[in-house]
Amino acid sequence: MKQTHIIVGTAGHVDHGKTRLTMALTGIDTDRLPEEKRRGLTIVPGFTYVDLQSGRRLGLIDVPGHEQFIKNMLSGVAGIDMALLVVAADEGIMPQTIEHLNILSLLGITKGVVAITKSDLVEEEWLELIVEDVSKLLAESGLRGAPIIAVSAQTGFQVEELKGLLDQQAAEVQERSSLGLCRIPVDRVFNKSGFGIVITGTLWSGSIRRGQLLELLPGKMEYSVRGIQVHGQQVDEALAGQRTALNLKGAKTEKIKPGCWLATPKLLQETNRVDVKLTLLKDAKSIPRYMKVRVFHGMSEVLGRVRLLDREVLEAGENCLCQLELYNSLTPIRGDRMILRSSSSLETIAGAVVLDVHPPKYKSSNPQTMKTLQTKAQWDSKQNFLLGLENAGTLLSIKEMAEIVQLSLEETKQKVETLLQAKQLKAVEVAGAVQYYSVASDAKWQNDIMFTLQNYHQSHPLQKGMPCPELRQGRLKKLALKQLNALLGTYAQARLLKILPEGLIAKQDFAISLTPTQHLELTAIVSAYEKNPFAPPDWEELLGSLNISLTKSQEYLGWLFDNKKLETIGKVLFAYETFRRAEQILRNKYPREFTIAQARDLWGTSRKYAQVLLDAMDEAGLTKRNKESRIFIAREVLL
Ligand SMILES: Nc1nc2c(ncn2[C@@H]2O[C@H](COP(=O)(O)OP(=O)(O)OP(=O)(O)O)[C@@H](O)[C@H]2O)c(=O)[nH]1
Ligand SMILES: [Mg+2]
Repeated sequence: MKQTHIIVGTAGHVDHGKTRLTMALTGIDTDRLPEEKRRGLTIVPGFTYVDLQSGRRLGLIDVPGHEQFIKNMLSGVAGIDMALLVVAADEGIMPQTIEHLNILSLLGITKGVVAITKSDLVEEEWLELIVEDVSKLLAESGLRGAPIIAVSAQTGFQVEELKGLLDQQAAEVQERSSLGLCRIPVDRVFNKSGFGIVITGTLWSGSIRRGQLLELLPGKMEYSVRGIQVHGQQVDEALAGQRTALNLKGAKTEKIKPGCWLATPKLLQETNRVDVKLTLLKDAKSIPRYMKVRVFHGMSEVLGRVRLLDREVLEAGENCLCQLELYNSLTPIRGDRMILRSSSSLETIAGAVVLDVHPPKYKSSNPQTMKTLQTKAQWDSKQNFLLGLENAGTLLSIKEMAEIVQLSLEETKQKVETLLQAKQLKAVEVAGAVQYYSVASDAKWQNDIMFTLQNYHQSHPLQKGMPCPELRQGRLKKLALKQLNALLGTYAQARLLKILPEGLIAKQDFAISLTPTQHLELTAIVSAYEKNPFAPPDWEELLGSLNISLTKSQEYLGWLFDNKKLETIGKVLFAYETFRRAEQILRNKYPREFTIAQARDLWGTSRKYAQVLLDAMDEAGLTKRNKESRIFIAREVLL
């Protein structure tokens, strides 16, 4: 089965048959809690998947219909891409049919299927009436035009046809982008013996690889991902829109709870105030200038207050730009959707699209306030522009950007200017010309680079840094070396990493530190080479005699060269500076001419090593052969 990155969520009134239909589609009973079994209803969202004829595998979330569990319903549908609205044929439209449909509309869900289930319980004519009612209701909602189908989970009537419709709708869903920053709201946490902490959630954006560092909010702790499963299968990478289980290294249950977020480090911040575009439902009561509400975002619910800025009252069915004050913090990002319920009547009343997660507290009398909010509301078009650039995955010139976003050069320049000012775009000079990249891409690259460097330092603790070209792995392959160098320059300036004179890259805080054993062993090696500089020991034999494992060979050699303790002459290892000393000793004794035997005796070595040193001198242009002997080439005196 092809894993898709699309999640369908059920919706509908209590007892209307959502869980039974889920079972008919997937063969899995998602009501697992003893209390769910006892009461015969769903309490927490259940997760499974459905395989479709096209080869698509859709994630399926079955939510509770009971009004009492609306919070769980909201957390279930928070990450879905399309809906399966279930209406029981015998009861027809009921309060939560309407409330759930409203919630789906406010969350911006426009694709889905409506199943009129339990059709085995009713007569044909009755069924027709219900279908008519439902299509009227749909026409007013975000799901207008969605297909409606009569089914029965009991007899299996039209369940295959329902799958076909889900398949068609899924084909029209815009899959979430796996590029960019990742975040995942935690919906379950458990301690699996032998594994440690495992969390589950729907990956809202980006991708997660094994070994990646994720930041937990609240608290800002970082954990690395030890293992990933998608729909019960071990994978190396989870992609946006997939139901994901993550095994986190070193995590403690008391820190991670449902409602927490895991995300690319530094992406998320808690906030107590957001600017929003608020939409009041048509059948809600109008709301006054200040109104206490329950705010739902992701898996979280907090109390808060709507603060209207440009009017005294917001009437039913209207929308406006305003501010939400949150009594406890949430962790949204721009563009996220929130659901608002009245704190007194406990009804869903409105939805909000987040425009700014760190706005100031506005003075209501300030005429600039609404202008500022309107600018923020333009965000969508800006965001599309940025998304286009991010998908390119590299740094771009204005001309390249114009091609990607299909704007004229002039329009592109203007957009770039605004985005630079809004600090959403960055610029850097690459080989003399300015190139641009989004702040989100920057964070992504920075994350990859720091992650690779961290790994490199761990596996090469005696190496000063990583050769720059080796950093071009994974997503960074899309960058040309000179672009990567330019980026590294900016990170070095931000003191995240350092670029060493040899062109090696190291984390800013990295320094080689030898363990006591390494120190002892390396000192022993160096002194063995220095003891007999002109007749050096054989490397492998020396390691053997010092009881040093050959597996350390490469690592130690690297350190010895980097730290100017050894050098190679010809193909032989010598203590550092041996070549210069050999030349000096020779010149002092035989300023002009000497034989190989004389050199050998003077250095107190064998013919083999004398030959190596002398060949190197010839090659360096210091000496030349003269029949049986060698002479020093006179140095040109220029001054
Ligand atoms: N005859 C008949 N009964 C059904 C059908 N689908 C569900 N039922 C029955 O209706 C009752 C409720 O079904 P569930 O699937 O638990 O309903 P639900 O929508 O998941 O309920 P909540 O999760 O509590 O909102 C159960 O007793 C089911 O056996 C159907 O197609 N035909
Ligand atoms: Mg159920």
